[in-house]
Amino acid sequence: MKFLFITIFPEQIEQAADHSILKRAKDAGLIEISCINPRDFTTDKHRSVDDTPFGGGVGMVFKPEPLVAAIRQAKKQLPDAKVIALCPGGRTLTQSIVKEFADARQNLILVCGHYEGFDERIFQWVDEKLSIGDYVVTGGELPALVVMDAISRFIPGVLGKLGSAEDDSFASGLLEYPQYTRPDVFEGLVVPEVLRNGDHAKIAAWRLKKSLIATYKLRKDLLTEEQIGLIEGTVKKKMNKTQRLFWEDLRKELNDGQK
Ligand code: 4GO
Repeated sequence: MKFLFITIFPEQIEQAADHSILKRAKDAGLIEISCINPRDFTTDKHRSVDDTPFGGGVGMVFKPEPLVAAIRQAKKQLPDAKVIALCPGGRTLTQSIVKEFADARQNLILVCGHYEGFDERIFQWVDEKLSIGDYVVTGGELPALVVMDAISRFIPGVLGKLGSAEDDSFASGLLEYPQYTRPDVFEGLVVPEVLRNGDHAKIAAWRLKKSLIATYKLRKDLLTEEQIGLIEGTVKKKMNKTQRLFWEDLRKELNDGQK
């Protein structure tokens, strides 16, 4: 998959992608990263890419000419790519959007802004605005890198033997369960017995229970009505003894935690 960044700080992109898993993915040819600098499309002697806002106000605005020239150049290089601008006002990135881009092998042109934002007319050359969350950062580079990193994890071979993005926490739609490694006891803190006795069905049930409790406590919005009903004990469903015990046990643990 190809990621083309439109940025006045190409070194920031190159450096960030020069470590660990992204570096290996790049070296293996699984992802290709390139940059186009809008400053190279300026015509004045100061090579300026920003200007004061019409109507007044603090800060500067990204000028349309060099940015649109850079997008045009990018589209020549990657005609099938989708042009994404990183903005706090965009659609919030989720794991399902990430997976859609990855499954579609969608090449991306990632437009990184600076200053107080873009001249609005730039969006005529943009397919979609994306946001990585409800906060503002100084430039679009870090958000664009987050988008690339999250997508890359879904490209077969990128995570290698280390694991699969398909079975990490958000794939289930729930928050992650607690993980432990050696030693069994660290500073008096003991690894739960169930994880050490090798009963895989029991371990799976324990992890699901922990994920459901964490999600219920912190991100109830991620749960279905039915899951909430089962957790709260208000939904009555036909179930076998094992299932009944699972939900009873979960409720007990949840109530103990609130004492
Ligand atoms: C994107 C860009 C936050 C996001 C940004 C975000 N801040 N939440 N800042 O994805 C134009 C000036 C936008 C700096 C940029």
